[in-house]
Amino acid sequence: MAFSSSPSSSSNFMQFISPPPRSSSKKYPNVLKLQKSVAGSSSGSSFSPRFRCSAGQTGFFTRLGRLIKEKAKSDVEKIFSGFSKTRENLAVVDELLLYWNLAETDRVLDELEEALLVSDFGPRISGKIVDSLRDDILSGKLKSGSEIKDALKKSVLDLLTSKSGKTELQLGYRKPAVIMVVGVNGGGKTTSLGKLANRLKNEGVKVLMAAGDTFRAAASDQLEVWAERTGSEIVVAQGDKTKASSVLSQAVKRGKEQGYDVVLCDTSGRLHTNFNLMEELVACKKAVAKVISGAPNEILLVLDGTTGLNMLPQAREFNEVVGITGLILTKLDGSARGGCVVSVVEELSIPVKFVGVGEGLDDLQPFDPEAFVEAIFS
Ligand SMILES: Nc1nc2c(ncn2[C@@H]2O[C@H](COP(=O)(O)OP(=O)(O)OP(=O)(O)O)[C@@H](O)[C@H]2O)c(=O)[nH]1
Ligand SMILES: [Mg+2]
Repeated sequence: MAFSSSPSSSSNFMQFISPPPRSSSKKYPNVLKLQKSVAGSSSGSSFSPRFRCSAGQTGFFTRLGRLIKEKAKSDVEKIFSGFSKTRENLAVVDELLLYWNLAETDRVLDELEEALLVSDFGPRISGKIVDSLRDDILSGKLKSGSEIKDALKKSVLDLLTSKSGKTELQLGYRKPAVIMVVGVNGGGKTTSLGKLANRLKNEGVKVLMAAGDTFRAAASDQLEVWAERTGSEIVVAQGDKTKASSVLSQAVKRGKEQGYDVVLCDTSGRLHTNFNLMEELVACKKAVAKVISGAPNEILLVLDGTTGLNMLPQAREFNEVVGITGLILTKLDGSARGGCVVSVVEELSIPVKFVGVGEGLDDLQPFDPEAFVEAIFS
């Protein structure tokens, strides 16, 4: 159904909702009021001029991706605390290397491999790392515990950076950029989308959310809470029968017509083995591309970090069906499984773009491989 910006002809199965004032408990403000407020904000008066580009829009998204990444560098403290359990597990590496001597190389490397396995680096990668350390030790290239530690950090960093693409969001050149968030049930899609909206809003980006989880009645309520918390606008389905692809398509149309910078699309959780549900995701992707060719710019797969290496088959399947452009690894706070970040990147050659390290507004961190390596091996 074609979208009209006129309030009176607004789609009968779609609602365009402005978040209520923070002090208000009223859930839905009227649409007319929203139309006014959107028109006002698209004039640019209410957001930071930092990302306004006079010549094309290329600079806007490139700078946005870079800026968010730069912020991660200054956020080392958070990254550090997020990976505290992984760090505890890997602390044994320091003890091993402190007393390292050549005669004990085999024992030390065996224990080091075990520490990597416990942290979910996976058998193949743990073996690969340790084998290369052994070669360098035996050839005399590495002569001290600290050199071995540096080489260990470098090999993990190489695994994270050599094959996968850029960790910055790649948002293309046209507004609105569209980001779809997909994954199995309960992985943290909606929460991550909310946290991502917060990051973007902090940079002055005009965000529209699309409640594409049409399976659970409570799903759009949950996203509305995030819309309210982050001051984002949201498009939700009205009525039970609305297809997810319609919600996303209407939201992207709305985003295009009303000058939004980014449309964030939530989707229902689904098992990667369920053919019909995976096909629905393909329909969502096509519906978005029909409105803006080349969209969605990013399809981010949310993986629950506490599932460790079990996330690999999920990632493979989602990637095969819809083509994943980046990963969000959630629930790494307190989990001792930070090594699975390395396994997933190495295996799939898909970059991790964000990591979730808590349930709060600020607990989604842009993934910075160097900071990550420092955080787990410090
Ligand atoms: N500790 C922690 N909890 C998280 C993180 N991300 C999400 N959660 C929690 O995980 C639970 C599920 O999160 P949701 O965002 O609802 O997950 P979802 O993938 O949207 O779930 P469905 O829509 O049901 O498929 C919630 O209780 C979140 O608060 C994280 O990084 N750390
Ligand atoms: Mg959800």
